[in-house]
Amino acid sequence: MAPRTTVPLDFVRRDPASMRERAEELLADLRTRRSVREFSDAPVPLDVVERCIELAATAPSGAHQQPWTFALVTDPALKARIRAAAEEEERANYGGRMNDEWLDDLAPLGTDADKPFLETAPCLVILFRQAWGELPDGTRKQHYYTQESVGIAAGFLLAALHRAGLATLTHTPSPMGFLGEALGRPENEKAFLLVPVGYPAEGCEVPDLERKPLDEVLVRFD
Ligand code: IYR
Repeated sequence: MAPRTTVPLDFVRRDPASMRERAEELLADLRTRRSVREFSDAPVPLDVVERCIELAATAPSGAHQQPWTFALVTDPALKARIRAAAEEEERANYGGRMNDEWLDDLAPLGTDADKPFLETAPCLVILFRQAWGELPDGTRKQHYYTQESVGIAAGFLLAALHRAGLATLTHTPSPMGFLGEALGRPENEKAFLLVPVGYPAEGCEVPDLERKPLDEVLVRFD
């Protein structure tokens, strides 16, 4: 068994006024985050995207296995391939794989099978979930709570990119198997989420949506 070693916790204890200020500041910022589907083709500083990926990779994970791989795609030819494959799947989705209730629920978002943002956005970040690991002798190492772990990392990534001044979309072309193939990922890596990253297009509009107020999302037990 691996030995258990510890180090002192690096933790800043803040006074409540400072805690409030920091929480309010972050809330106000993240309230302005919206999924963007109209991107500018302007390049973005890739070092910022890399730092945000580094931030996402600070997420907690089952048994600290960090079961994620982030692919950063800026190559136009690869983006075009990904767009073509995603649109092929989405044509099947919108053309019958999604039922009427589902299509109805999506109507307010105005989505369809055309995914031009996959080429327009200057970069695509694809999160892969490592369903299992590999031991040095090539045998499988079991991983734990990989969906939860990568989901948390995805949340960190979206928040970081927004805070850094970049727009994102959580795109889930379905099924996503083509992404592993296009990027030559090993069999244990399952595409989890595709995140176009960039600046919004000039005059970009987003659906008029409201978020649930706190009393609809919080149940208290004092
Ligand atoms: N994956 C499809 C459909 C879609 C599904 C949901 I649920 C959304 O919130 C948005 C889209 C697409 O990307 O168009």
